[in-house]
Amino acid sequence: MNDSLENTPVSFSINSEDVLHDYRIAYKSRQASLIGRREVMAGRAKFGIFGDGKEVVQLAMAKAFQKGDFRSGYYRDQTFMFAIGVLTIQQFFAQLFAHTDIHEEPATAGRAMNGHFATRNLNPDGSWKNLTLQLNSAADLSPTGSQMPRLVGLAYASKLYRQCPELQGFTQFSNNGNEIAFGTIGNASCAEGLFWESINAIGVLRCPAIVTIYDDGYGISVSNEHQIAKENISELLIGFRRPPGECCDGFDIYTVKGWDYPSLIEVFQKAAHVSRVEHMPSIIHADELTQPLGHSTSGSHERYKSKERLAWEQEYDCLVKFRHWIIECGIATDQQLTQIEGEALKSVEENRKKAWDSYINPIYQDRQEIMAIIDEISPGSAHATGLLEIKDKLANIATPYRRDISTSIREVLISLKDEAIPAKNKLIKWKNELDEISQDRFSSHLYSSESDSALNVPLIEPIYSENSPLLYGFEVLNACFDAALARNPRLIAFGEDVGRLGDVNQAFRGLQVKYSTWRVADTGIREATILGQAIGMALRGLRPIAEIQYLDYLLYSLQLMSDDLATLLWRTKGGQKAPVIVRTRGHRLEGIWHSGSLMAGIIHLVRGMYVLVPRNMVQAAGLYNTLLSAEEPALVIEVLNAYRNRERLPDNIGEFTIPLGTPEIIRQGSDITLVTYGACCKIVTEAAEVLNQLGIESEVIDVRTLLPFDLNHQILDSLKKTGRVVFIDEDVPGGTTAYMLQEVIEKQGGYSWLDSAPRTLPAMSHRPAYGSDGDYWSKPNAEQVIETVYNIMYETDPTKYPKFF
Ligand SMILES: Cc1ncc(C[n+]2csc(CCOP(=O)(O)OP(=O)(O)O)c2C)c(N)n1
Ligand SMILES: [Mg+2]
Repeated sequence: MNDSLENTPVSFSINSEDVLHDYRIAYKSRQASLIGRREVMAGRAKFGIFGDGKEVVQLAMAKAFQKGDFRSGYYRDQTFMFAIGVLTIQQFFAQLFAHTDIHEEPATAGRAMNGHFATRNLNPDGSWKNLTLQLNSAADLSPTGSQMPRLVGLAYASKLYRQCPELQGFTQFSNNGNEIAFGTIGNASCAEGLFWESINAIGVLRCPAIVTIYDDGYGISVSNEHQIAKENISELLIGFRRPPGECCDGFDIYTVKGWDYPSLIEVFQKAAHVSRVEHMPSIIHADELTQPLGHSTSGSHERYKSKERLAWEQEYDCLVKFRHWIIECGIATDQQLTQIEGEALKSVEENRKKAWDSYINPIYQDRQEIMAIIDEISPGSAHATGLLEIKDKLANIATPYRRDISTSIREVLISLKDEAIPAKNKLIKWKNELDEISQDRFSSHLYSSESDSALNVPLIEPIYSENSPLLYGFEVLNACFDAALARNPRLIAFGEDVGRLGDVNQAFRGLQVKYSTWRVADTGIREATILGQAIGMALRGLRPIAEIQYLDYLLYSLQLMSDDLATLLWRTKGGQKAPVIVRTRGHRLEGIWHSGSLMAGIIHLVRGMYVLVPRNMVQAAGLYNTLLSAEEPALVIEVLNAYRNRERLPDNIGEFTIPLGTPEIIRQGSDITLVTYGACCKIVTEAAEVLNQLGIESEVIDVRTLLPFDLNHQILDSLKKTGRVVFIDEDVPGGTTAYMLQEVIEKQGGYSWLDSAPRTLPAMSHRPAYGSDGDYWSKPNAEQVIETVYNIMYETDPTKYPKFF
């Protein structure tokens, strides 16, 4: 379509050797797809999605990609990963087979499905590698379009590293902001809102991103007719285009045939030059792409593509076209290419075999060991026949999984429950070891257990002196953020109204002027990309505090918090981290969308993040200080109506910490334990005072952090004393109160200390109604707390506590 940059001085030459090298990579990649599909069909892998038909565009992108750059792409990018040399064919197959060894499958250690690429950006101890010395890829996700929001931050980080003087020294993360963020996305995924929000944000931030759209005309079976208005994504994007020859706002937009090798190289070189030098973004629409194998191994595209389309796809297959072009240009003959193809196929097959052997041999070996133990046990058992049946069944599985071994062990141990055969202990030991290794294989790294863990931050008590002033809550936070910005140049705060106004509640008041518009910044109303921006920046070594203006609007970013941020460390088995702090405020303002408390939805969706619910701003400051001393992602929910309460400012506002997972007893009592958090602390404490006058001593506990929850079982200690417990919050029935109940009664073993049935006191099932009366009848209030507690006491001693009504 355009070429606004015809005069850009781009010099890039390729020789015949380079071309043949590229052809070899592309051909190998195609064979990897074909063989990968065959492996799935043969039952050796569970699912396959491949990059066939999109090889040539990726060769061109790889040529523009340099050290320090980042890719944020999707499952079609295998050729690119091969071409930049961060993925081997053997590793590609190791992922297909779900190999759990990080050395064999370094992207996800078998945790994500195939086609989910990632580089290892952290050292084994969780510390950062020098990202400027390597080619980087953010860890892929399956939800289509979710790779886009973090692209905003990956690109924006370059801008910050170049423009912000305090960041110049961080050469481990950036070389003067020269890095480009390369995004890839399918045509159909451009129908997602995340795509448009991200493009707009990149345009507004004017940062070096190159977004490549692979247009194969389809999203599974649904053609562009149903995906894209006018069926043409680059035409639709025209409003984002920067006028030719001008260096003002917008994107350079290129449309190029996805099979046209020389044109693709030229376009990527131009786009990369502009991005690196001018920090301006581009969109490359690579059309006329195909899917030789159809969408994935789940079905065949013959079901939904016409004969004509299928014939066209054969003719326009980018590899076929590339081959013709090589011959036409006289770079190689048909015979020479046939030879390259033969060698390439052989090499792919060899690497597939290596990957398979390395995956399956340890499993075969484990099976042998278990069978030998069963043989040892059988002669002394009355169940020998049954045991041999279990053994034979295991032996006859052609390609066993470890779960087959685990099942067999358990079957044997159940059969032997009444027998004391010495060799049985070997099997029990084996089972225990397998359980432990499986924990590491599949469940490690949900949170960090390294020195960057937020759980390792030592307690520093707040210090108060005679001179400690009494301030409004927002002023306390303001002092905390001021100290944090001064202490850590990598700390960047942003969100709606955060910059100029200093946030709607003023916690950043005056800090933009003090620390610059780079460090304290406004954003558009775009919660998903505020979060994505934070993830991308954090992936590049920055420490974002991303603000979502109200808790009720967190839902727009919750999908990415759940899919990307919370899973990142786990899904790369410690290969990548994004220490984002999401800051929001909620509870008890007015109406449905300013006083919601969607806590259970949140805590259940973001395991892998910490969720903190400070009841006041000193508490919030202590928790922020803790988070900023570590490098893990967290969500902090401040109490909306506490900004105007007065609190004493600790003298060490920038240093004191509150360890995560440590509840605080905010009122001592011996009759009943009331467990709550956030805004409810105030209501429950008020209720406790009234209960005191009724002769009931309540112990009120603020859990302070929902994830992690009471790591040292302080609530259990209280329950041991009182024998009675009520869990109170503003969430729906069965929501976070049920979560807290499970934590204390089931996990902490609280059930055996109960003298009365445990109770939950949540809000109503509906959202909070407007007005003071709406609030009173929607959420728990002091009277309800009083009555709930009193009724529990009535049940224990009706004479001492006669009914109110
Ligand atoms: C949010 C989301 N919705 C649906 C899917 C299921 N899905 C996987 S791939 C795909 C089609 C994507 O098409 P396109 O973006 O054109 O990429 P292509 O596969 O054609 O390269 C769909 C609908 C998904 N992964 N994520
Ligand atoms: Mg498509």
